[in-house]
Amino acid sequence: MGEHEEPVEDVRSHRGGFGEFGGETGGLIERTFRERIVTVGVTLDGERTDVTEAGLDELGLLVDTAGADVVARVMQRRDAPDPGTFIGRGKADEVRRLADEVDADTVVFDHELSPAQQFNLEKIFKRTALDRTAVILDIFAQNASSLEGKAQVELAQIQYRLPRLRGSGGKLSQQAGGIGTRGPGETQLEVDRRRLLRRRDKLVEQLRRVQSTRRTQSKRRRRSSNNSVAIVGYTNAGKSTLLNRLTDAGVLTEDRLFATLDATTRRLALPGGETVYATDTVGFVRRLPHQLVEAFRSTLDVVIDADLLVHVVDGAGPDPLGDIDAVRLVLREIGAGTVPELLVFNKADGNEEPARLAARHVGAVAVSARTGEGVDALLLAIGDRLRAMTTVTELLVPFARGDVMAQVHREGQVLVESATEGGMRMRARLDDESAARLSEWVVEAAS
Ligand SMILES: Nc1nc2c(ncn2[C@@H]2O[C@H](COP(=O)(O)OP(=O)(O)OP(=O)(O)O)[C@@H](O)[C@H]2O)c(=O)[nH]1
Ligand SMILES: [Mg+2]
Repeated sequence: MGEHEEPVEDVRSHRGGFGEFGGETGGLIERTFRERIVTVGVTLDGERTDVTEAGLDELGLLVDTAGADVVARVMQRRDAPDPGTFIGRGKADEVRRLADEVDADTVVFDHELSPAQQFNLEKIFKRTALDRTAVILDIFAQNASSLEGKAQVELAQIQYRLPRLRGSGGKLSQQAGGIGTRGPGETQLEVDRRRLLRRRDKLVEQLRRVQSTRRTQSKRRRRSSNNSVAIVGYTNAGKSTLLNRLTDAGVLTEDRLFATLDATTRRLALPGGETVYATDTVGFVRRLPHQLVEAFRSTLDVVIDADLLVHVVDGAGPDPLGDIDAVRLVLREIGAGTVPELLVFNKADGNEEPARLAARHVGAVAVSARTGEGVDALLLAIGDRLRAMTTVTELLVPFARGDVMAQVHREGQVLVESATEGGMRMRARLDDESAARLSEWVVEAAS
């Protein structure tokens, strides 16, 4: 990956080819054309063809985002994947003929291929065979801009690449193994593998350090006892647009999949007077590669630690409910399945569907992050949900302790305040941690 500062279009022409990996594990190939792609979708036993078709539609979007064009699409129905070629020898020959006919450069499968299947298919096709995972990794590599983001993507690429070293021959070999890198009796493959493993360990260590810094920051935030809200959702749902609308975050928003890879946190004042931290996060997708989920764990910590998830759904999209399921699946995978969630159906400008969906989901709201419509109601809902997690507490604070009164105001929501002989009597909503910190002044905890 180059250190280019030009707009995306310019950068892309300098990048490695489609499916080529950047970073130190791959090289740069001058690329000025758009690759021609045949996509393949398989409906396995118990699956539905319309789901396969929807998957291929989305794969087409992913391919386009990665900078290539789908020129043909193949569908197949079979009971189970063929262990050697996924689609079977006969179908593979058919795909080869089609790829010749439409002059395709690459065949992309909507299913994850095993390293052996990928290797065998490339022999039959006489061209590159990739899977959905490789395409998503390619997009992430193009969109990574921060050091951390780049490290995370490169780590995911290495994890994807390691078991596939056998098939990937040429390019990597030419780059690795200069004089002195090879041990006695070592093959080029062993040198490559060793080099990747070393790089992997270095990246893991680097990310571990970033993570511990982040832990310290988030601990500090927690000590300040403002609640934290994570904005999560399917890619392109409008998460960054919403954070920009709520705060002046200035996060890049684009009609592009995975525009955001880095988490951005901003303070947000709620109508009730409380301040919360709101964080924009990386988008999810159906069958998000496990290598990416693993590599992005440190970024996703903010989601696990959040008090509330604001789950943004493209309410005007082709399959909002399917998107919700896909996002919840990833949330469970990263260990955030039990964090309370507020559903937000976005893109309600000029479309009735988000409002209809919101009406059918208890506690959900419809908004347009673009126009701001519904955003006031969203802020109220966020405040309500957070308050519902707190307890009403009675405190008696001596008049001399203005600092404690200020602390109660800062950490909680003061409902009633009255001067009595013994001091200021305060009734406030506090979460458990604040109540514990202020226990010296607590008179009674009601609910
Ligand atoms: N019509 C309409 N479009 C919207 C709205 N909110 C966002 N968009 C558009 O949807 C696209 C994606 O918006 P982003 O905010 O980048 O989406 P995201 O969820 O952050 O996407 P990733 O970071 O790529 O996962 C952009 O083209 C936005 O302009 C909305 O309320 N209405
Ligand atoms: Mg975004």
